[in-house]
Amino acid sequence: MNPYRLYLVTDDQQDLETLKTVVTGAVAGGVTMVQVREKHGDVHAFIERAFAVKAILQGTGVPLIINDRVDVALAVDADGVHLGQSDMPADIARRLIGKDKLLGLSIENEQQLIDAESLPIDYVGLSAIFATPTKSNTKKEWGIEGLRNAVANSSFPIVAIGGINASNLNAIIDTNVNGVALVSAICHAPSPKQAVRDLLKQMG
Ligand code: TZP
Ligand code: MG
Repeated sequence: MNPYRLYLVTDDQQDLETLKTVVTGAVAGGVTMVQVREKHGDVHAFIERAFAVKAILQGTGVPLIINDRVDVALAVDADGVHLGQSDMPADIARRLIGKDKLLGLSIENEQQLIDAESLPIDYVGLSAIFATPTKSNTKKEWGIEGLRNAVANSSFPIVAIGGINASNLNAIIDTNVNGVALVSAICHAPSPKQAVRDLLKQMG
């Protein structure tokens, strides 16, 4: 099974109960990986939310990934961590988490994609494919052709993120990308479970 196929990234604006409802529905719908992303709370809340998601994922086979923070990933014994360019360097993170955990890295330009080839990572998050209200400080819009080139030129599995929804998913999938990561298309759907089912069906 390809764990990157349909990758839920949680919305840090949603409260704990909503977070749990969204993750429970998304997992029931068939999401293949879940990242807990926290941008405004303190580390105490981050750990609490990560444990809540971990409890939902227990026994499902869906990996739990922690955004940005290696310490939080270690604290909750997550399945992996996803780093940005200004987070802990990937080689140091790898040393701390060990060889068996998943390590993802956000890539925001072509040079970073080249530099990543020598890093001990498992996958690349190509950020951002399209501009999105969910993240205001994105540096580049790769677009469909940028994504297609990155997929062709990287030796790592690539996960596309940023502004992806049912209306542009066909073009995304057509690039042969390994997976898509979504916040609002799942977290803000009337039924996260149905949204995931529909997206998976669309992906064929
Ligand atoms: N990194 C790049 S874009 C983004 C992140 C976390 C947010 C994606 O959110 P949405 O709602 O799926 O556009
Ligand atoms: Mg980050």
